[in-house]
Amino acid sequence: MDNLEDLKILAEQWFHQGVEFFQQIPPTQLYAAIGVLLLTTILLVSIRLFRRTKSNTVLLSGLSGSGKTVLFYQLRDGSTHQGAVTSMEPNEGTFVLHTENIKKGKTKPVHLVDVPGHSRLRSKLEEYLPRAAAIVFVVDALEFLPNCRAASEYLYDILTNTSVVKNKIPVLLCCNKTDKVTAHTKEFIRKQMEKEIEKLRVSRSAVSSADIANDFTLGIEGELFSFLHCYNKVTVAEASGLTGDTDQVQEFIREYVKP
Ligand SMILES: Nc1nc2c(ncn2[C@@H]2O[C@H](COP(=O)(O)OP(=O)(O)OP(=O)(O)O)[C@@H](O)[C@H]2O)c(=O)[nH]1
Ligand SMILES: [Mg+2]
Repeated sequence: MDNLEDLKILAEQWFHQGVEFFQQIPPTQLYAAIGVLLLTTILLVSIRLFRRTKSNTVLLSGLSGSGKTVLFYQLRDGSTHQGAVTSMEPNEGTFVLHTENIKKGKTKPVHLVDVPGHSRLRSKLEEYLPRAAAIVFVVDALEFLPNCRAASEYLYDILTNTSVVKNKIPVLLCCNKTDKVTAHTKEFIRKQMEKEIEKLRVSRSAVSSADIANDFTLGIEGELFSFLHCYNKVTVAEASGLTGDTDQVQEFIREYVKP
Protein backbone atom coordinates (compact mmCIF):
# COMPACT_ATOMS: atom_id res chain seq x y z
CA MET A 1 0.00 0.00 0.00
CA ASP A 2 2.78 2.35 1.07
CA ASN A 3 4.64 1.71 -2.14
CA LEU A 4 1.60 2.67 -4.18
CA GLU A 5 1.19 5.94 -2.23
CA ASP A 6 4.86 6.75 -2.79
CA LEU A 7 4.54 6.08 -6.46
CA LYS A 8 1.48 8.35 -6.67
CA ILE A 9 3.33 11.19 -4.93
CA LEU A 10 6.33 10.74 -7.19
CA ALA A 11 4.16 10.79 -10.30
CA GLU A 12 2.41 13.97 -9.10
CA GLN A 13 5.79 15.61 -8.47
CA TRP A 14 6.99 14.73 -11.94
CA PHE A 15 3.77 16.03 -13.45
CA HIS A 16 4.10 19.39 -11.68
CA GLN A 17 7.76 19.61 -12.64
CA GLY A 18 6.80 18.93 -16.23
CA VAL A 19 4.10 21.61 -16.23
CA GLU A 20 6.51 24.13 -14.66
CA PHE A 21 9.13 23.27 -17.26
CA PHE A 22 6.75 24.01 -20.11
CA GLN A 23 5.53 27.19 -18.39
CA GLN A 24 9.12 28.46 -18.35
CA ILE A 25 9.43 28.19 -22.12
CA PRO A 26 8.24 31.32 -23.91
CA PRO A 27 5.03 30.47 -25.85
CA THR A 28 6.53 31.47 -29.22
CA GLN A 29 9.32 28.91 -28.83
CA LEU A 30 6.83 26.27 -27.76
CA TYR A 31 4.65 26.93 -30.81
CA ALA A 32 7.70 26.86 -33.07
CA ALA A 33 8.79 23.51 -31.63
CA ILE A 34 5.29 22.04 -32.08
CA GLY A 35 5.22 23.43 -35.61
CA VAL A 36 8.55 21.83 -36.51
CA LEU A 37 7.42 18.53 -35.01
CA LEU A 38 4.16 18.59 -36.99
CA LEU A 39 5.95 19.48 -40.24
CA THR A 40 8.46 16.65 -39.91
CA THR A 41 5.66 14.18 -39.18
CA ILE A 42 3.73 15.32 -42.26
CA LEU A 43 6.91 15.12 -44.34
CA LEU A 44 7.74 11.59 -43.17
CA VAL A 45 4.17 10.38 -43.72
CA SER A 46 4.05 11.85 -47.22
CA ILE A 47 7.43 10.28 -48.12
CA ARG A 48 6.07 6.90 -47.05
CA LEU A 49 2.87 7.40 -49.04
CA PHE A 50 4.81 8.54 -52.09
CA ARG A 51 7.04 5.47 -51.90
CA ARG A 52 4.10 3.14 -51.66
CA THR A 53 2.35 4.62 -54.68
CA LYS A 54 5.44 4.36 -56.90
CA SER A 55 4.38 2.24 -59.84
CA ASN A 56 5.69 -1.30 -60.31
CA THR A 57 4.00 -1.73 -63.70
CA VAL A 58 6.19 -2.75 -66.63
CA LEU A 59 4.63 -3.06 -70.09
CA LEU A 60 5.64 -5.52 -72.79
CA SER A 61 4.68 -4.01 -76.14
CA GLY A 62 5.65 -4.56 -79.74
CA LEU A 63 4.28 -6.03 -82.95
CA SER A 64 2.34 -9.27 -83.08
CA GLY A 65 4.70 -12.23 -83.24
CA SER A 66 7.66 -10.42 -81.69
CA GLY A 67 7.59 -12.80 -78.72
CA LYS A 68 5.99 -10.85 -75.86
CA THR A 69 3.88 -13.69 -74.50
CA VAL A 70 6.80 -16.14 -74.57
CA LEU A 71 8.90 -13.53 -72.74
CA PHE A 72 6.11 -12.94 -70.20
CA TYR A 73 5.96 -16.61 -69.21
CA GLN A 74 9.73 -16.92 -69.26
CA LEU A 75 10.02 -14.03 -66.77
CA ARG A 76 7.22 -15.40 -64.61
CA ASP A 77 7.81 -19.16 -64.64
CA GLY A 78 11.13 -19.76 -66.38
CA SER A 79 9.29 -21.70 -69.11
CA THR A 80 7.40 -20.89 -72.30
CA HIS A 81 4.15 -22.76 -71.87
CA GLN A 82 2.24 -20.69 -74.36
CA GLY A 83 3.30 -19.56 -77.78
CA ALA A 84 2.42 -19.52 -81.44
CA VAL A 85 -1.03 -18.16 -80.57
CA THR A 86 -1.81 -14.52 -81.11
CA SER A 87 -2.93 -12.99 -77.85
CA MET A 88 -6.43 -11.53 -77.86
CA GLU A 89 -6.33 -10.10 -74.34
CA PRO A 90 -3.62 -8.40 -72.29
CA ASN A 91 -1.82 -10.87 -70.11
CA GLU A 92 -1.02 -9.51 -66.69
CA GLY A 93 0.39 -10.68 -63.44
CA THR A 94 2.14 -9.44 -60.32
CA PHE A 95 5.07 -11.58 -59.33
CA VAL A 96 8.70 -11.76 -58.30
CA LEU A 97 10.76 -12.63 -61.39
CA HIS A 98 11.38 -16.36 -61.76
CA THR A 99 15.18 -16.27 -61.31
CA GLU A 100 14.80 -14.13 -58.20
CA ASN A 101 12.31 -16.63 -56.84
CA ILE A 102 14.93 -19.33 -57.04
CA LYS A 103 17.32 -17.29 -54.93
CA LYS A 104 14.52 -16.75 -52.38
CA GLY A 105 15.56 -13.16 -51.72
CA LYS A 106 13.10 -10.60 -50.42
CA THR A 107 12.03 -8.80 -53.56
CA LYS A 108 9.28 -6.44 -54.53
CA PRO A 109 6.85 -8.00 -57.05
CA VAL A 110 6.67 -6.59 -60.56
CA HIS A 111 3.31 -5.97 -62.25
CA LEU A 112 4.02 -7.15 -65.79
CA VAL A 113 1.53 -6.54 -68.60
CA ASP A 114 1.85 -8.18 -72.03
CA VAL A 115 -0.22 -6.00 -74.39
CA PRO A 116 -1.23 -7.78 -77.64
CA GLY A 117 0.43 -6.43 -80.76
CA HIS A 118 -2.59 -6.82 -83.05
CA SER A 119 -3.43 -3.36 -84.37
CA ARG A 120 -7.06 -3.58 -83.21
CA LEU A 121 -6.00 -4.30 -79.64
CA ARG A 122 -3.31 -1.65 -79.42
CA SER A 123 -5.62 0.96 -77.93
CA LYS A 124 -5.38 -1.18 -74.79
CA LEU A 125 -1.81 0.06 -74.43
CA GLU A 126 -3.01 3.62 -73.87
CA GLU A 127 -4.95 2.47 -70.81
CA TYR A 128 -1.79 1.13 -69.21
CA LEU A 129 0.67 3.86 -70.24
CA PRO A 130 -0.25 6.42 -67.54
CA ARG A 131 0.76 4.01 -64.75
CA ALA A 132 3.79 2.43 -66.40
CA ALA A 133 7.16 2.60 -64.64
CA ALA A 134 8.94 1.26 -67.73
CA ILE A 135 8.23 -0.13 -71.21
CA VAL A 136 9.91 -3.10 -72.89
CA PHE A 137 9.38 -2.73 -76.64
CA VAL A 138 9.96 -6.18 -78.16
CA VAL A 139 11.26 -6.46 -81.72
CA ASP A 140 11.63 -9.69 -83.74
CA ALA A 141 15.33 -9.66 -84.65
CA LEU A 142 14.85 -12.60 -87.02
CA GLU A 143 12.10 -11.21 -89.21
CA PHE A 144 13.23 -7.68 -88.64
CA LEU A 145 13.48 -6.09 -92.09
CA PRO A 146 9.91 -6.79 -93.30
CA ASN A 147 8.59 -5.47 -89.96
CA CYS A 148 10.94 -2.53 -89.54
CA ARG A 149 8.53 0.12 -90.75
CA ALA A 150 5.54 -1.14 -88.75
CA ALA A 151 7.62 -1.58 -85.60
CA SER A 152 9.09 1.92 -85.97
CA GLU A 153 5.62 3.40 -86.41
CA TYR A 154 4.40 1.68 -83.27
CA LEU A 155 7.46 2.82 -81.31
CA TYR A 156 7.05 6.36 -82.67
CA ASP A 157 3.49 6.45 -81.33
CA ILE A 158 4.69 5.29 -77.94
CA LEU A 159 7.57 7.78 -77.79
CA THR A 160 5.24 10.68 -78.61
CA ASN A 161 2.47 9.62 -76.24
CA THR A 162 1.65 12.29 -73.64
CA SER A 163 2.04 10.05 -70.58
CA VAL A 164 5.27 8.56 -71.86
CA VAL A 165 6.82 11.98 -72.45
CA LYS A 166 5.46 13.69 -69.32
CA ASN A 167 6.44 10.84 -67.00
CA LYS A 168 9.72 10.29 -68.89
CA ILE A 169 8.99 6.55 -68.98
CA PRO A 170 12.18 4.65 -69.88
CA VAL A 171 11.97 2.36 -72.90
CA LEU A 172 14.00 -0.77 -73.59
CA LEU A 173 14.27 -1.70 -77.25
CA CYS A 174 14.47 -5.47 -76.80
CA CYS A 175 15.83 -7.29 -79.84
CA ASN A 176 14.32 -10.72 -79.31
CA LYS A 177 14.97 -14.19 -80.80
CA THR A 178 18.76 -13.82 -80.72
CA ASP A 179 19.03 -17.58 -80.17
CA LYS A 180 19.06 -17.91 -83.97
CA VAL A 181 22.32 -17.10 -85.78
CA THR A 182 20.47 -15.21 -88.51
CA ALA A 183 19.07 -12.70 -86.01
CA HIS A 184 20.11 -9.10 -86.60
CA THR A 185 22.27 -7.38 -84.00
CA LYS A 186 20.92 -4.74 -81.67
CA GLU A 187 23.15 -2.08 -83.23
CA PHE A 188 21.77 -2.83 -86.71
CA ILE A 189 18.19 -2.76 -85.43
CA ARG A 190 18.73 0.49 -83.55
CA LYS A 191 20.20 2.22 -86.62
CA GLN A 192 17.49 0.97 -88.98
CA MET A 193 14.74 2.06 -86.62
CA GLU A 194 16.34 5.47 -86.16
CA LYS A 195 16.37 5.90 -89.94
CA GLU A 196 12.74 4.82 -90.20
CA ILE A 197 11.66 7.16 -87.38
CA GLU A 198 13.53 9.98 -89.13
CA LYS A 199 11.35 9.38 -92.22
CA LEU A 200 8.21 9.27 -90.07
CA ARG A 201 9.18 12.46 -88.32
CA VAL A 202 9.42 14.31 -91.63
CA SER A 203 6.19 12.87 -93.06
CA ARG A 204 4.18 13.27 -89.88
CA SER A 205 5.15 16.84 -89.26
CA ALA A 206 3.92 17.59 -92.81
CA VAL A 207 0.50 15.97 -92.31
CA SER A 208 -0.55 15.46 -88.73
CA SER A 209 -2.02 12.00 -88.34
CA ALA A 210 -5.76 11.94 -87.63
CA ASP A 211 -6.21 8.65 -85.79
CA ILE A 212 -3.54 9.00 -83.12
CA ALA A 213 -2.96 12.36 -81.52
CA ASN A 214 0.79 12.77 -81.23
CA ASP A 215 1.19 15.63 -78.84
CA PHE A 216 4.93 15.87 -79.09
CA THR A 217 7.41 15.94 -81.91
CA LEU A 218 10.42 13.71 -81.65
CA GLY A 219 14.07 14.60 -81.87
CA ILE A 220 15.98 17.78 -82.56
CA GLU A 221 15.03 20.03 -85.49
CA GLY A 222 17.60 20.00 -88.26
CA GLU A 223 19.40 16.91 -86.98
CA LEU A 224 19.01 13.28 -88.02
CA PHE A 225 16.96 11.38 -85.50
CA SER A 226 18.74 9.44 -82.78
CA PHE A 227 17.20 7.74 -79.74
CA LEU A 228 19.58 9.91 -77.71
CA HIS A 229 17.40 12.89 -78.66
CA CYS A 230 14.29 11.45 -77.00
CA TYR A 231 12.72 13.03 -73.94
CA ASN A 232 12.96 9.69 -72.20
CA LYS A 233 15.80 7.25 -71.89
CA VAL A 234 15.83 4.64 -74.67
CA THR A 235 18.25 1.71 -74.31
CA VAL A 236 18.84 -1.33 -76.50
CA ALA A 237 19.20 -4.96 -75.44
CA GLU A 238 19.28 -8.47 -76.86
CA ALA A 239 17.20 -11.36 -75.55
CA SER A 240 15.74 -14.73 -76.34
CA GLY A 241 12.46 -15.46 -74.65
CA LEU A 242 12.55 -18.97 -76.03
CA THR A 243 15.83 -20.05 -74.47
CA GLY A 244 15.43 -17.93 -71.36
CA ASP A 245 18.26 -15.54 -72.14
CA THR A 246 16.55 -12.58 -70.48
CA ASP A 247 19.25 -11.12 -68.20
CA GLN A 248 19.31 -7.71 -69.86
CA VAL A 249 15.51 -7.44 -69.70
CA GLN A 250 15.52 -8.35 -66.02
CA GLU A 251 18.26 -5.83 -65.30
CA PHE A 252 16.22 -3.14 -67.03
CA ILE A 253 13.06 -4.04 -65.10
CA ARG A 254 14.92 -4.01 -61.79
CA GLU A 255 16.47 -0.64 -62.55
CA TYR A 256 13.00 0.90 -62.51
CA VAL A 257 11.16 -1.40 -60.11
CA LYS A 258 13.60 -1.57 -57.24
CA PRO A 259 13.62 -4.91 -55.43
N1 LIG B 1 13.48 -18.46 -82.13
C1 LIG B 1 12.71 -17.80 -81.27
N2 LIG B 1 11.38 -17.78 -81.45
C2 LIG B 1 10.62 -17.12 -80.55
C3 LIG B 1 11.20 -16.44 -79.45
N3 LIG B 1 10.21 -15.86 -78.74
C4 LIG B 1 9.07 -16.15 -79.37
N4 LIG B 1 9.28 -16.91 -80.45
C5 LIG B 1 8.27 -17.42 -81.37
O1 LIG B 1 7.59 -16.34 -81.97
C6 LIG B 1 6.20 -16.60 -82.10
C7 LIG B 1 5.37 -15.51 -81.47
O2 LIG B 1 5.57 -15.47 -80.09
P1 LIG B 1 4.50 -14.81 -79.09
O3 LIG B 1 5.14 -14.69 -77.76
O4 LIG B 1 3.20 -15.51 -79.16
O5 LIG B 1 4.34 -13.36 -79.75
P2 LIG B 1 3.54 -12.08 -79.20
O6 LIG B 1 4.45 -10.93 -79.27
O7 LIG B 1 2.92 -12.40 -77.89
O8 LIG B 1 2.41 -11.88 -80.31
P3 LIG B 1 0.94 -11.28 -80.11
O9 LIG B 1 0.31 -11.96 -78.94
O10 LIG B 1 0.23 -11.59 -81.39
O11 LIG B 1 1.09 -9.82 -79.93
C8 LIG B 1 5.97 -17.99 -81.47
O12 LIG B 1 5.91 -18.93 -82.51
C9 LIG B 1 7.20 -18.21 -80.62
O13 LIG B 1 7.53 -19.57 -80.52
C10 LIG B 1 12.63 -16.49 -79.30
O14 LIG B 1 13.24 -15.94 -78.38
N5 LIG B 1 13.32 -17.18 -80.24
MG1 LIG C 1 1.04 -12.63 -77.25
